[in-house]
Amino acid sequence: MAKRGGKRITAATGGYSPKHRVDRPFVGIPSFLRSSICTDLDALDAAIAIMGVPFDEGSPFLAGSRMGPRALREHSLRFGSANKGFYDPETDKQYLEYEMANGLIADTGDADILPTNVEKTFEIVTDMTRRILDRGAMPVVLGGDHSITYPVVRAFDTPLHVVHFDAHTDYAPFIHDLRFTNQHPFRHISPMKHVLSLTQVGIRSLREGREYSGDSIRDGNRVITMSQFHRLKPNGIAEIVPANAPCYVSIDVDVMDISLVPGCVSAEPNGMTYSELRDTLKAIAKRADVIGFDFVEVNPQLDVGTGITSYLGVHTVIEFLGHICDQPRWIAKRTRWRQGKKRRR
Ligand SMILES: [Mn+2]
Repeated sequence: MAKRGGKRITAATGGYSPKHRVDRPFVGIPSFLRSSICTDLDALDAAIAIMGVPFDEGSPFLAGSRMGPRALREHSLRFGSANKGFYDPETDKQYLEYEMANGLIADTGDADILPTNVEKTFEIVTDMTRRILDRGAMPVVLGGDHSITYPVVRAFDTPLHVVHFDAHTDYAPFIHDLRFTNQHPFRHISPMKHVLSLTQVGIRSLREGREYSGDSIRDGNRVITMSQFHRLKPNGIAEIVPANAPCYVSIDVDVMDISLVPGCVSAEPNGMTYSELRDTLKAIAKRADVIGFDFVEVNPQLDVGTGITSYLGVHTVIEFLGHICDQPRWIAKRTRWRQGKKRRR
């Protein structure tokens, strides 16, 4: 302990101890929530793996969501300080505290991107996701545009339900050999053998043709428009997935209303409020066994100076993760994970 004039210097007496860092959001290496960085996936020992996919070559209009993972990480530094998670005055609860304090969350960095070589880049994304799953961790994927959901979902080899939040179905027909844009991922995902069901929520764009939602419905998927969403409400959406069933969730930031997301090129009017999305994600976390999720389409290049779209985006990710980890089934999972950790050593 440092002494000045024979007096102990502590944080309480106005001194400084590096043990109790202030860690303002502009200080430090921007890993997700200041979690430890683990880019060697063979050595990954965490229950939750954050993974960035800075890819936006699937964007048909304005590119820039490749900068999304970095911006989302930066804005994550605004939440609490290391090892604390976040506190919600609404529920009077601290979330993610156990996960942060016990090293259950690791930031595995970004998938490598091979510009113009989409298929090889997607192989890299699939391989990275698979390796995270092989290490027993739940992938939390930061995009990137929505094309990246296809190589992520195909990495799972166990059956799962997919719930997709978006203004758009992203179910474009494969014409002119276009297959890998951000308008195509769910046409790939729908027929995958391990995908038990696909539910698309918040669909309202007037820029997709009839064949998008029409083909999705024909293929047996549920397409839920905004008025249907208002009728079903969060619990009604969650109940579409069987209780305790494994579920992958894909969230396009444009499921929220255009007024909330200036940093999203595909923003649409008549979208969800934050609380509508949050309550639906929370209901899904309670109802189903969420085994992975992604958050896509934040374009920091278009965002306003305060970065509110990146902030709203990472707010959604952190709050959803908090509710996933607040479930009894997660607490059982993390106990198994800790027992496995002893064996892995
Ligand atoms: Mn969209």
